[in-house]
Amino acid sequence: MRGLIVIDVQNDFCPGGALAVAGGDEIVAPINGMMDEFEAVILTQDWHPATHSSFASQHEGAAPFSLIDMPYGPQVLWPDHCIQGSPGAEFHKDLLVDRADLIIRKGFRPEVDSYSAFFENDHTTPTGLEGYLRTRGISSLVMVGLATDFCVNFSAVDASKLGFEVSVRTDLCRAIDMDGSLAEAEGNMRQTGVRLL
Ligand code: VGL
Ligand code: ZN
Repeated sequence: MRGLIVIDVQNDFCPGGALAVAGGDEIVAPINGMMDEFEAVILTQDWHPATHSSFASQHEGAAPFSLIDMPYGPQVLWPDHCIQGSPGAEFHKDLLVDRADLIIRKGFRPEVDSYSAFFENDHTTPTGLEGYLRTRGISSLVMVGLATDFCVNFSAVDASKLGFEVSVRTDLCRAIDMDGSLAEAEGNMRQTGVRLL
């Protein structure tokens, strides 16, 4: 069975949002249009407390998009985004949210970020998505959404390592692309056996 995983199609990642990804809104209509081809549709939602440790605002003198060392490894510091209950954390208004079987929220623990839909950035704390997919018998995944080089990349790589068959529709993703992060992400995904379409 095939599942469509729609990563973080939220207002803050669309033009006008706090961490806007260029063209982020262009992918909404085509994503809606493909939902009926899948046995399961799963949405992820970046969902941070206002004091989240990935926010530059929580680190004295730190600039957004700079890097710091966290106990679990290097972490990019972001502008405040996708704060729980805020308009920026809502899905894009045109996304067919009612069509989703499951909405999985991530990044809600203040001390650790979670790019991947499967594990937090410590690479060990699970979100529960693996169990959901396995118990439903879904072994093949197509991923779309925002942003290609962060949450889509980490989700696709983790899924592939867990043994799922994974394709990423790169035409239905958009990237932040800081310091060559898109090229690096594409290399990572290919190396882990993710098919880039
Ligand atoms: C994302 C940065 C911070 C993403 C989420 O959805 O790719 N990127 N939080
Ligand atoms: Zn985030």
